[in-house]
Amino acid sequence: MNKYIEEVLEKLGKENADQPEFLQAAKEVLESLEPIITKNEEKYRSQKLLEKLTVPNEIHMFDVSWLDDKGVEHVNKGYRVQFNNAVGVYKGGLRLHPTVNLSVLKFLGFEQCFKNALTGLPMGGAKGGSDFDPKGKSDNEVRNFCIAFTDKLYPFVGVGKDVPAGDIGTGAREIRFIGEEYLKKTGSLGGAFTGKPLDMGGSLVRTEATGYGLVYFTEEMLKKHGKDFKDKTVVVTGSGNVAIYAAEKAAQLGAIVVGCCDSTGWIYDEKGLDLAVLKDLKEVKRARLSEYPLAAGRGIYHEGKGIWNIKCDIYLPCATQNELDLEGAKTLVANGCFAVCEGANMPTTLEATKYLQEHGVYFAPGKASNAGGVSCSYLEMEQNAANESWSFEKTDARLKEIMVGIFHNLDEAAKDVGMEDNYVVGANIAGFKIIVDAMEQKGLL
Ligand code: NDP
Ligand code: 2IT
Repeated sequence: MNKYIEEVLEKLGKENADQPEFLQAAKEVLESLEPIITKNEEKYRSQKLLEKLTVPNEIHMFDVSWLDDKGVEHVNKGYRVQFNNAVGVYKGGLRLHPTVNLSVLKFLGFEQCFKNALTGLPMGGAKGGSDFDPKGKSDNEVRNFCIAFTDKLYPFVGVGKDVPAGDIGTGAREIRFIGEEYLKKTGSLGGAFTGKPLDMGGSLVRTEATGYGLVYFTEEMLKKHGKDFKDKTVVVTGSGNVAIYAAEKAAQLGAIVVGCCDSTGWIYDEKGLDLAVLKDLKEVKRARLSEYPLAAGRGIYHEGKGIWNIKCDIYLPCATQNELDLEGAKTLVANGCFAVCEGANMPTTLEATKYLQEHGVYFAPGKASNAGGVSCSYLEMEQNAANESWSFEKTDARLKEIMVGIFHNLDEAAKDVGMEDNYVVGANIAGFKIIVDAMEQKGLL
């Protein structure tokens, strides 16, 4: 291992000993930059480049106090981690989930810098959210939380500064509540948030964008290897926004999507998931996946984490970080899976990633393959700035073009350092170059 990288990782480890997710993300990125760091070690060392890349520019933390339907007060923690804005305005989602803490948001913000750079669009990286759990809360309670959260968040964000969007637990409903409060506080909304409902200036395709983008990226990667989605069996994990639209696009391309999950169990549906039923359950009724077999009249529900046991060609992990561990990866390989493309952020552990790559599985890292969401967010900002509303077809075509472009950028970057088909290395190096160029141009190095 390159000495400079080793020193920075060691220092990060000491300073962030209680932040395992952040350390994991930093280790993956820094280690894979070895070829390029070694080539320019002296310069980067004197610029303190890796130190600057791994410390967020600013972290905002605040308490969020809200009332439930019985009038009882609750207090949650709220955050916005503004990691790096050399490439463009801070951009990244808001996660509402009980597991949210500084480690999770720093890992997500760090990844977001590379992802956003990879899109080729002028966006820096940020992430925020709260340990508030929207699950099981009434609309009114979610609204109360979002208002209180926005009252603390609003001074830090806005057009030309920092543009938040959705993530786990934050969909169009939450962005509506947040956007309405932001408008009240500041007098204008415009493109201050993305993932807005259409009547508030949202973009067509934003709902579908991460899932569709994942499949466009995967399709391009498979094409390089002489393969496609037609008649392949696919499993998506999760059953939220990313999973549903990845399943939809894969099915449109001729795949049979035989499984999905939530945090309590998983579905196997040999004939292919009934997506109309799934959407109704998850998007309209906000129901649990266990209700799928009864609603669809087919499929089997299993409690627990066994989704990795489904034998299939392609896995698209779309739930959460570290859901796919080494044991799961071994099962996938033993069952003949040939591609794993991440829809979630860092869903595969470092050990599992290594195992998949060593066993010839085509592996696409989320920071590249799930960049469709943030790319479409940028298209939403463009439409807001120009006071336009593009058609579904136009927006979808732009999204596809961006995803195909991302694949080729990182494919080239991996080839350049003699590591063809290692898309982790390709993504990290391609993103790194763009961020470093921008930092140099802005006099930050
Ligand atoms: P949603 O909240 O819509 O859905 C999350 C899904 O993952 C739910 O089905 C949830 O199940 C499931 N899940 C959460 N934790 C676990 C767990 N420990 N084990 C199994 N399933 C779990 O979120 P999104 O679909 O928006 O986000 C999913 C992933 O994609 C995240 O990693 C996010 O960062 C990433 N992403 C999202 C983008 C977007 O535009 N939305 C863009 C790029 C990446 P349950 O209901 O039981 O909690
Ligand atoms: O992880 C992500 O890229 C997102 N949650 C979407 C971010 C965005 O700004 O659209």
